[in-house]
This record gives sequence, structure tokens and C-alpha cells, in this order.
Amino acid sequence: MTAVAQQPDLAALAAQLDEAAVTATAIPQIVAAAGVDAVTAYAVQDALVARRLARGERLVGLKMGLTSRAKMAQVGVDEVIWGRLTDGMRIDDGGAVDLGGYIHPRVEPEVAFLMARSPEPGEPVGDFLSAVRAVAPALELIDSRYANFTFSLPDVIADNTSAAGFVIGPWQPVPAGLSNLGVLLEVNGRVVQTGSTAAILGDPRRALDSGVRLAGQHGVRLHEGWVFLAGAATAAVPLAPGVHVRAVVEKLGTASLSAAS
Ligand code: OOG
Ligand code: MG
Repeated sequence: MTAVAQQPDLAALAAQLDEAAVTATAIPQIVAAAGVDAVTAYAVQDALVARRLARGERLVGLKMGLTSRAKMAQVGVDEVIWGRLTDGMRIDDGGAVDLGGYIHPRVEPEVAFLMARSPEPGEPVGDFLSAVRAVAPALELIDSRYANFTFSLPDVIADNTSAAGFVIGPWQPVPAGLSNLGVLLEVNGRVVQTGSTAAILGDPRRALDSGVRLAGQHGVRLHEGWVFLAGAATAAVPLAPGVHVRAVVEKLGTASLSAAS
């Protein structure tokens, strides 16, 4: 009898990841184990996000992952990745999150762009600024659906790059330079991570360039009014009950959230 190669069931993988998120229950790494590579993992991500959309959520942006060495080192994956943001992930600036809805949430400081239009893939980086309406300090809440927050590249791509929530601080006019602004992450008023926007591919605008190109390879584009998260400049920290977390980005301001105990 000859063995017939089994095609991985991408919809079933997406359903398991969705169930893990909805029930806040970690699962084993199932995606690479099913023979899915990093390119095909984006189809799992697509199916996963489609389940959120079917529940009434709306796409509101894109996010980058692993655009800094600090992040790559923390999770042991060294490829730039991208994921999707929905309105259901949005947390008001200064708002409180109920930790019961997450598995092992972490929080990290981000820089957010508000898109004025849809940039063309391949458009020169310099022209991207005309596609950006505003910039803001932000926080991302990540919550890998995998046990021990441990994953391979295909696994984290399929899991929508651990996206779980985001906070956008007050939008600011795009400053002349974004490439070397100090970034702090504070927990209960104490600085726990320090970095610079230079850690984000040298300049957060390069993250926008990569995002437009990489998402474009999958036929996904940014749209007018969408948010774009450039990727964390520092490692993420666990979000524990009762803590207040604040991202401070030089010249841009702050974004914060609290974890209800
Ligand atoms: C993957 C998502 C990474 C970032 O900003 O680098 C990310 C993870 O760390 O779980 O969002
Ligand atoms: Mg992030």
C-alpha cells in the first residue's frame, strides 16, 4: 500500500486556534506539526480572522511582529511577520482589561500609524509618509494561544502573530524624524523596559514598508483610516492582575491600560 500525503486541513487548524482564544485555553503547537509552512500559515491566519469577522468584528488594521532584535530574542523566532487587527481587539486608552479573557497575556510598547490612504506595494519608502495621517504611542497586548508562549514561525503566523488587544494613545502629527525616539515601558510607574524606535528595523517607517510588501504578497492592503502597529521596540512583559502599564514614546506621548484583578 502506498502512503498518500495528507493535505493539512487549514480550516480545522484555524478552528482550534479560535477555540483556544475564545475559551482562553492554551493548545499545543499544531501548525508546523501538520506540515504547514510559513507561507501557507498566512492562509490559516486568514481563516482564523475570518471567524472573528463572522462574529461581527471588523478589520481595522495590520500589525507587524518581530521587527526588533529584542522581540526576536525573546521568542526565538527571527523573521518579520504580520497580522490583522480587528475592532474587537481595541482597548480604550487608560482602559481596564479583564485578565480572565486571556491565557498568559503580555504587553509591549508600540508605535502606531493612522493611514490616510492605501500605500501601493513597491512605492518608495519616502512616499509612505504621505500615506500616513498621524502617529501615536501605543500598547499591544499579545497572548499566544500556545502553551508556554512557545512557537515556531508557522505556528505564530497562523495564530495571527499572538494579537489579542491594542491601545492607541492620542494621535499626533507625523514628526520630522521617527528613527531615534526613546521608548519606555512602565509597570505601576516603574520603568521595566527601555528602548528606541531605532530598534524597529532602524526606523518604524521601514516596518510600514515591510508590512505593505509582505501583506501585499498575500493580496492584503492597508486602507484609509486603518491602524498600523510597527512592532515592539522592547521585549514584552507579563500583564499581572492589578497592574497599570504605560508606554512612553519620546515626542509622541503615552498610552496606558490597567489589568483588573
Ligand atoms: C509574536 C508577536 C510579536 C511584536 O511586536 O514584535 C509582536 C509574539 O511575540 O508573541 O507583536
Ligand atoms: Mg507587537
